[in-house]
Amino acid sequence: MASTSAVSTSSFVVVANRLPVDRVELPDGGTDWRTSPGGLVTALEPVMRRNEGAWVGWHGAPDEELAPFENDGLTLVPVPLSAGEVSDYYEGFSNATLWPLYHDVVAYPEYHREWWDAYVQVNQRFADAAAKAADTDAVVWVQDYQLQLVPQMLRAQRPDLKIGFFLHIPFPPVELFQQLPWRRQVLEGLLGADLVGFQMPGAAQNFTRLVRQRLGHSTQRDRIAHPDGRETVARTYPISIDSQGFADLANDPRTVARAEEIRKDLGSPRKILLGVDRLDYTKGLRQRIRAFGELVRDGQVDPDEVIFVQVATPSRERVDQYRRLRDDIDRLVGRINGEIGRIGRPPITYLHHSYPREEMAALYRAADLMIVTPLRDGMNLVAKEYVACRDGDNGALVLSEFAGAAAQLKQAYLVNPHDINGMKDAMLEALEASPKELARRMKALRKQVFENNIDRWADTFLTDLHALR
Ligand code: ADQ
Repeated sequence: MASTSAVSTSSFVVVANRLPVDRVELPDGGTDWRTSPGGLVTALEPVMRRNEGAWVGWHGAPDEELAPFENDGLTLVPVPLSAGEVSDYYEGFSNATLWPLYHDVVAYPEYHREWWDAYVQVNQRFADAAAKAADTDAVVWVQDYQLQLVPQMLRAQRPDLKIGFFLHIPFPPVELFQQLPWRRQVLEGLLGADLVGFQMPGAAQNFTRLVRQRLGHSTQRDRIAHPDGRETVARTYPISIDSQGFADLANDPRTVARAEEIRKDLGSPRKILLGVDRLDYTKGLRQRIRAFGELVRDGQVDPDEVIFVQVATPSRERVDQYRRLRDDIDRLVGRINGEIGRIGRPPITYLHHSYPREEMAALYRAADLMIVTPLRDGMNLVAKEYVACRDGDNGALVLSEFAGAAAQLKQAYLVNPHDINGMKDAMLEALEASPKELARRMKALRKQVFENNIDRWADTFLTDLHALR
């Protein structure tokens, strides 16, 4: 049950664009909050409970101001956004400027001064809310690309705080970042943190190089020296999942039964290929669907034996590029199924839905081959979730070299998603691999995913942050 209370200050504060809760309607017409499932909240919940932590974020509805409240023992501090701010700060600057720019410009980033103004204004509001929620000498952990100015804005008000920042998406190479008309402000914003965390070593290096070149700060390996004697450290913390949680879910008898049912519903094919993504142009859906379509069309894969299930969660549907992508994928799947499908047996089953974790785990269990082919991805948790959900040493992962996860999941079938023929070869190789070969690869993947879980990620970051200064 949620209850409103006057908030006291906390010694540990998380700041993220969204609060980790969704509003649900009750049968009596009232509403309540339900914790949204997700790795970040799973990882941070124990730390929050130990420290009576607070989470600062938007609650998801525009033009509504809410007082801080408690939910499930966590203190939540809602930050209001107007409808105009959702459009300019969130859909605009965050998702139509920064998102494509930081993902290698795979879509064209738009630069609008009014979007930037909204980004500054909203970041200031988040910083003010965090400053109010944090105890003296508290630790504040700011998350992701929507809030890159918060560290500096927070430090200006509260120099006593220990401030960490983690970027969940890639940090672009110098040549691309230079496009941003507000590049200096973003770098300075991040430098308000004591520790800036990235998914990949290359991202941390891009950042330190930019700080040296553009701001003239001296740097030594992962340390950046400020003119006032302060220091910021830029390091790599590859994020992970609650591996055991996913394994337990996948091994639950209900999930096992559901996975069998899914196989049956799909006509008990010899092999099931699976793709699971937010419907996003960075995820390489077009390339992957084309590759599979060609394999079937050219007779290299028999659609009576092998079928492909693509689950795509609706995402950012008010942003133009995403609307267009949705139409493109609908058309592409329709064309392939129309050309080579038989009655009741489409080669591609396309589901444009979000599913509960139980259903995701059943899908992962049912799939013989997981296809993860982003053109660029900070990490990609789907790849790790799949590995965690395999109970035996079977199944195979086809993974893009351009996902952060590729640096850790080296025994996957690694592919360049721009190379359609290369992807087709990898899919065929994985489809035809011997059980021994699959087991060799899967054993190594599972070891990686279970040794490096989300708790370890959060602990390492927070231990490093505490040790600084
Ligand atoms: P995302 O771009 O959202 O995350 P990803 O890491 O794959 O990408 O996480 C997606 C999550 O959504 C997974 O937990 C997955 O299970 C879930 N999901 C996908 N489709 C779903 C569906 N149809 N129904 C229900 N759940 C679904 C960003 C970065 C990534 C980085 C993460 C974490 O872009 O690179 O790995 O943050 O830092």
